[in-house]
Amino acid sequence: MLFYVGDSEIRKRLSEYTPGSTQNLQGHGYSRVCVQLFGMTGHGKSSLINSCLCVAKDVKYRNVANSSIANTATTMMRNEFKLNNAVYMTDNRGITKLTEEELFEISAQFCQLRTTGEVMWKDGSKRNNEALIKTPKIQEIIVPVFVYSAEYPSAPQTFEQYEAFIREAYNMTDLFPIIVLTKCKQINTKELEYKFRQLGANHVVRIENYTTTNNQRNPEIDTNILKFLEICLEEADQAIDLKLGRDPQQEWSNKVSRLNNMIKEAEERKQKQEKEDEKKRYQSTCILI
Ligand SMILES: Nc1nc2c(ncn2[C@@H]2O[C@H](COP(=O)(O)OP(=O)(O)O)[C@@H](O)[C@H]2O)c(=O)[nH]1
Ligand SMILES: [Mg+2]
Repeated sequence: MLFYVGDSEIRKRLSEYTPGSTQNLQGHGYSRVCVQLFGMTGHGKSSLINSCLCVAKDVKYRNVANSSIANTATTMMRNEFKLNNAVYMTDNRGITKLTEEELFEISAQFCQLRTTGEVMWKDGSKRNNEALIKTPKIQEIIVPVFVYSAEYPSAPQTFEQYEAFIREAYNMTDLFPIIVLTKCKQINTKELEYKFRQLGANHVVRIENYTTTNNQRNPEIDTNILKFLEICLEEADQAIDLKLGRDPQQEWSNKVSRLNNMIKEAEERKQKQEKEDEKKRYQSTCILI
């Protein structure tokens, strides 16, 4: 097979990993790590999952995560893919404009308030709230990952939107998202890397994904992917270390309260806006008369 000696060592560590094992943490109660991928549609989330699956298991590339299958405007399946008995990756619906609803949905997923399956984005906040699961998966550690295509133009104003996402990820998971820059083969990404670090990211990695048309394994891509997975597990263990001594049930309740406040505030803002619009309409009618 095509790998360096270093690769086989990392691959072995990945297959033997259990939560906490990179720092020898025991008795913490966490039994599962979920690497959650977020990012805009078309930036390479599904391809990253396909790449991770074939490289971690050292098998031929397969399009397991359905890369390039178009998403509809409002829903998509949120699927889980198993890397080993304790580590899963989820391929979430692509972000579009980071609206309030999207940020709410992202937060709900970050704190294990969603089951896998269909994800609705354009629901009213009330329905979103009702759909939250009642039993938290408090034994699970979430590692947030933001997938970003280096080919995408990064205008300052659009780029600033990602700050909200990064901040929310940190609030909900205790981790800054790992940034994965895809489609970067011939692109100098220094400036992009700098911008993401400015927003708080500790890890910005470049990965040229395997794709349906470029699926021949090569050592450089394999090594980059294995290093990325190793960072994910180190981050997971850092979160476990941070959470030691905290009450997971209490943490979960705090997150739910936070989400409920987000919903309430959004609803209040919406009502205020509606009143202002109504007032403006009334005033313009008076002027016409
Ligand atoms: N050249 C190149 N193409 C990529 C890369 N990652 C994804 N693609 C292509 O970009 C398109 C969208 O990828 P996909 O994984 O479906 O994006 P998703 O919507 O974020 O899941 C597909 O045609 C992929 O083959 C990459 O790193 N390099
Ligand atoms: Mg996809």
